[in-house]
Amino acid sequence: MEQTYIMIKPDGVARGLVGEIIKRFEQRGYQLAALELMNPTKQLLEEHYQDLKGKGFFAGLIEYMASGPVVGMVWVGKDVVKVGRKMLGETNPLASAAGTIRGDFCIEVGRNICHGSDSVESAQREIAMWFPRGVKVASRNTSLHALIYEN
Ligand code: IDP
Ligand code: MG
Repeated sequence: MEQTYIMIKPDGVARGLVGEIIKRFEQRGYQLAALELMNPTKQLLEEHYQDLKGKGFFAGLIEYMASGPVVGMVWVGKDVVKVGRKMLGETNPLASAAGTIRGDFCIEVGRNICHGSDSVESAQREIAMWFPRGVKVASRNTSLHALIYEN
C-alpha cells in the first residue's frame, strides 16, 4: 500500500497540534507506520527542500524548520499521498478550505505547521531521508482492514 511522509513543523509541535494532526489521519482510516520527534540538521532540511534552493524565502524556510523539534511520520493506505495533501490544505493557509489542517489552524505560508509529500516519488525519497533505518509496516488485523476497505 502507498506511503507518504507527513511532518509536523516546529510551530505545529510548539503549538500543541501534534495530537490533533495525528487524530485526523487515524480517524480517516490511515495507518501510522513510523513516528519520531527529532531535531533535524540544517543539512537534512536543505536536502528535504532541495527543489526550493533558488527561492528568496529559502534561508528563512530553513531557519523556521530548524527552530525546534519536528515530528516526522509515515502514513500508509490507499491514495494516501494525494489525500494527505488534501487533508493538509493549500500551501498558503489563507487559501486553504476550512476543514483542512492548514485551513483550521494557521494563517501564514511561512508558518503553515505541516508538510506532506507531493507525489509517490517524493514520498519514497523523503521517507528514505527521514527514516534511513527503514520503515516496517505492521500487518493489520483483517477484521479492521475490512471495516475500512472493501477488499
Ligand atoms: P508545500 O509545503 O505545500 O508542498 P512548497 O511549495 O513545497 O509547499 O513549499 C515548501 C514550504 O516552503 C511551504 O510549506 C512553506 O512553509 C514554505 N513556503 C512556500 N512558499 C513560500 C513563500 O512564498 N514564503 C515563505 N515560505 C514559503
Ligand atoms: Mg512541497
